[in-house]
Amino acid sequence: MEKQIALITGASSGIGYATALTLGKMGYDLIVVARRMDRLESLVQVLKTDPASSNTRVHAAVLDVRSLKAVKAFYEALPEDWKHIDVLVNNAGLAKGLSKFFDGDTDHWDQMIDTNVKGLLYVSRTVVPGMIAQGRGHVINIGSIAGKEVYDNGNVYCGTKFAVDAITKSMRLELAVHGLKVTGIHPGAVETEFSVVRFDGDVDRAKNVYKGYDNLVAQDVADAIEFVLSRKPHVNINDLVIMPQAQAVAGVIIRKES
Ligand code: NDP
Ligand code: 8X3
Repeated sequence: MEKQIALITGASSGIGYATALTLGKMGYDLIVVARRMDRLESLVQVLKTDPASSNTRVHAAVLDVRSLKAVKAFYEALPEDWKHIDVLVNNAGLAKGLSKFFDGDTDHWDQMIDTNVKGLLYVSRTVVPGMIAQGRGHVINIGSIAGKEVYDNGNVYCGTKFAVDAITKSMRLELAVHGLKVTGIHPGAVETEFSVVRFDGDVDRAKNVYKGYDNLVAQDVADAIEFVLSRKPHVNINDLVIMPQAQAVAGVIIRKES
């Protein structure tokens, strides 16, 4: 493969981290961003020590996608040869809390909307014009089953992921004419740091989310991204919903008795 550059947001953990390792093995040079630099540095070390990705060039940077100013400054500061981004994986995101909307914590709402919706837009608005100029590129937005179906107490998180689904469809509509591909990937329950973040560090509560069934793991989603990226040039995977077999719909999981 001709060397291509992939930018992955939220690469310090979970799906983003697994995607970075997978794309590194596929031969992409990587720009990895998140707020926790120590995590990104460990990722860089893992990429360098794995013979399958030891030739991968990696540019790691601290970035809070909620700040348009920071997103613009990050892009401006990229060395010229790193600005030709071929693949953008908009993965950074989070859920905060699980409650009825009328009991909701408005700070949680702001965090989810600012990260999952506005952050995705800020990064895309900054990077996509370069893709249009070079006449190629692939935007992969990580939505969720929560953006296809609502579940009890999911209200604002679901709302942000429905927005990601709509924005993904609009992007595809507006970017096809420029030769770009746009894909939405919508996983069900994946065991990452997602639930620990959702429950403000309550590890035991987070563990219960994944009890009694085989949840997805981050690599399952990274495998899907590998599939999407390895299609022939004329083939675009528009939309992928990936669920654990035991998760029938967003809020219904068949758990084995323990
Ligand atoms: P993790 O919590 O493990 O990873 C989330 C990543 O997002 C981290 O790298 C975190 O990095 C980054 N992030 C969060 N906020 C920001 C920010 N403001 N700026 C930059 N980076 C940020 O969870 P997952 O890997 O599970 O989540 C990844 C995506 O997948 C999210 O969009 C999530 O909504 C989605 N998803 C998750 C599912 C699940 O069940 N786990 C299912 C469906 C979708 P840092 O804290 O270092 O900034
Ligand atoms: C995460 C999936 O169903 O746990 O986006 O909200 S769910």
